[in-house]
Amino acid sequence: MTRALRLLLCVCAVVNAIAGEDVEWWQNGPIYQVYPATFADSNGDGWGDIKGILEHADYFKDIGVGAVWLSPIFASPMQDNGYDVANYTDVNPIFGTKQDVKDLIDKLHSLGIKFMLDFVPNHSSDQHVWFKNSVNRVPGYENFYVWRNKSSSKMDNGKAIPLEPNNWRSLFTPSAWTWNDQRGQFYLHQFGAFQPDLNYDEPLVVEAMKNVMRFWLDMGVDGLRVDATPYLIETHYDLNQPDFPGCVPKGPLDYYECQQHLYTRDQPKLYDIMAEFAKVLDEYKNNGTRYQSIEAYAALNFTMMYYMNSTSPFNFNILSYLNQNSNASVAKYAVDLWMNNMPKGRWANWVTGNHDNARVATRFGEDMVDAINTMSILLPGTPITYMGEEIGMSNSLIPEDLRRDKTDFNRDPERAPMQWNASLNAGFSSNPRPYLPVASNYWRVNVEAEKSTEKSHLGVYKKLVSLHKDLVAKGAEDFQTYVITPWVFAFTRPNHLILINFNNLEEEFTLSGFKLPNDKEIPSKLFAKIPSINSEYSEMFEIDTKNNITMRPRSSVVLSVSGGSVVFKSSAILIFATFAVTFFKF
Ligand SMILES: [Ca+2]
Ligand SMILES: [Ca+2]
Repeated sequence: MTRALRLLLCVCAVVNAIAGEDVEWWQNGPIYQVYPATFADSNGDGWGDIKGILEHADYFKDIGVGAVWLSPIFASPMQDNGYDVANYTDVNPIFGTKQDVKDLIDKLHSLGIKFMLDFVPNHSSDQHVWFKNSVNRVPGYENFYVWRNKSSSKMDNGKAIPLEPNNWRSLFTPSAWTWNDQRGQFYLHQFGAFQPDLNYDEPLVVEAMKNVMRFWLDMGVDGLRVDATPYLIETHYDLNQPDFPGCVPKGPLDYYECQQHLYTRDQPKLYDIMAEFAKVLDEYKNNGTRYQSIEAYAALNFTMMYYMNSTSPFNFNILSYLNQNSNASVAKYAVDLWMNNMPKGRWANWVTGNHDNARVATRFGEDMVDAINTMSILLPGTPITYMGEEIGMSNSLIPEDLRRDKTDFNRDPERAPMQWNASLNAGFSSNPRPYLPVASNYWRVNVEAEKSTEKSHLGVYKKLVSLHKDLVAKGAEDFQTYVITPWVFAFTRPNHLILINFNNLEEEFTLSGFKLPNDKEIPSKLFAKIPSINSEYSEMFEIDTKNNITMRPRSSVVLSVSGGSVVFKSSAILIFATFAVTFFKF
């Protein structure tokens, strides 16, 4: 090796190392959400479990996952699928043991994958010993929950019925208050009556929850997904909340939607609590960065307030704004809304689905699976993948007698088992009655089938993740969004142009005169790098940008300025290396 070549390699290595250090694990992603009950059942009892997840650890590595996030696995009576926690530092035996969690963390870490747990701070189960102690006014627990006296009583058949302290409504029940005879007071629950809200005006609660965080962080957990944060704090218990004028509830869930939640959502103090949680994460930073993702379905100004060190709010814009009828303008609006309102220097993320929303193939149609994954993975920021979205799973039709979701929301269809192969229960469980029935398309939409096919959603996903990792250190450099036609949405990343056709018809358009960021001319040749499986373009197909371009309905394509040869990450490196070689006159 000549000294010149050695120097060139050395210069590039230094630059790459700096870029690598700048990218935190939670920026690199994807963060992959596992719904534990339906991912993999290791012991044949019909429920997915932690050992089952461990057995598939190599799958995460294979598809390029950066972090695995588990929905709740804690001790729970499972009235809200684990979002009713009866012991924050114990594991539900149906999922396994704390040792199983430790084994999973060790295995993932050995593969270079981070591990996140769900954290449910707003409410516990009414079966939690804290609540039982609070009902009994055990010293230290009197104020762990939000207790209020009755406002008055009404007589019913000669019996005095206590009336609620105010008119606040709950998401799961008509009133946010339930009477407890033993304590002789009402307790607050913004969700189910079995989910009493913890009282964050009580310093002992804040300290107890910080200790829950420390328990799991001590075990090696890298991050938390914090549940339902907008509901953390309530104020003005003496005031009623008004209804939106003219809002007429049609069903039991509409009662909540009709009320203006002036004192029960997005209260300023909750951001102080989140900052306290972030400080706990920072206690561990010398041993690797820890991180929290915030689940906040809130107005944009409230959502953006969650951005702080070690903390990002989930970006639900793709979920909230886009559907099968969306056009390019809506897509641009949804993307720009986040990017343009994010506080300076912060990092985006892109959620396309989760255990509370219909699957992408169901919301958009299966033809859009690759296009939506392309957006989530290649827009600047962290991709968030709900299990099965990488293979394009659809909602499962769940017969009424097999329902698991005990709330009025029917969220079972998107929680159906992961589809591993074409065998019984899609390879999820050997039990003839699994937790939920698999979707009927499992025989063709499954990991094994997609791995063995040249063109598959999984194949596209892996290529997208690989490109994401190549570009992640660039952040939002050279990023811009475009409406090419009313139906074709486009965005740019360094050396790449990404086209997505939202139309149910073929689109034809020209890129002639199209300006890249910084007013750069578009190159005369572009190469199809990652086409969706329904695209007419094969990989490395050369596109002449002077000619008209066509795109099949609901297809996407990632175009590169390079036909596959090595592209320097920055022309500055090349210039510096050339300069160095010249200057030192070897
Ligand atoms: Ca099991
Ligand atoms: Ca609360």
